[in-house]
Amino acid sequence: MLDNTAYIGLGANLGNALQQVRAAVDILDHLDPIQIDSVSSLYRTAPIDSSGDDYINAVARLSTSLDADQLLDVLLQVERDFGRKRPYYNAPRTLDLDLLLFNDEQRTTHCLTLPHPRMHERAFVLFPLTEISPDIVIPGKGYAKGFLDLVSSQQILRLQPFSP
Ligand code: PH2
Ligand code: MG
Ligand code: MG
Repeated sequence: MLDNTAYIGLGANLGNALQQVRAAVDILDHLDPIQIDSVSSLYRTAPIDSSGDDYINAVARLSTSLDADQLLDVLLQVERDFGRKRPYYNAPRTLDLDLLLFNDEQRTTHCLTLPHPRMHERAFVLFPLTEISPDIVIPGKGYAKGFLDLVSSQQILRLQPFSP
């Protein structure tokens, strides 16, 4: 049963970023234990603490029978399938898949912190996230929409609705 609800952030700023984000959604949706329920518009965003071209970003809500660690493993595998290299921290990337929220879990383990520790500081997460779930709460922080004003100086442009 696809009993768990997760939100993931998608980003790319190397290669055909739009195409890579679209293809990643498609691949995840075709995996048996994952069903993509909603995808935000695609956004063009200036790099934050990172270099290279502007990013294409989006957020997706999914249902899954996986637990958070299993889902993270799948996301990392898909990143590798897209040729993601990690030459240095926050290097430009062909595809970045971040687990933002998993049900209302709050925890920090070696590989995974939930909610994502920087999501409330990033326009490229908050705008697409509140587009698809306006009243979403970040556990331990409060309404995601309550943080939008704080990130209003970050450059973000809504490009187009998601289409496969
Ligand atoms: N991801 C980062 C670091 N900086 N900046 C933008 N605009 N979009 C991203 O997805 C992004 C970033 C680390 O994953
Ligand atoms: Mg990231
Ligand atoms: Mg990542």
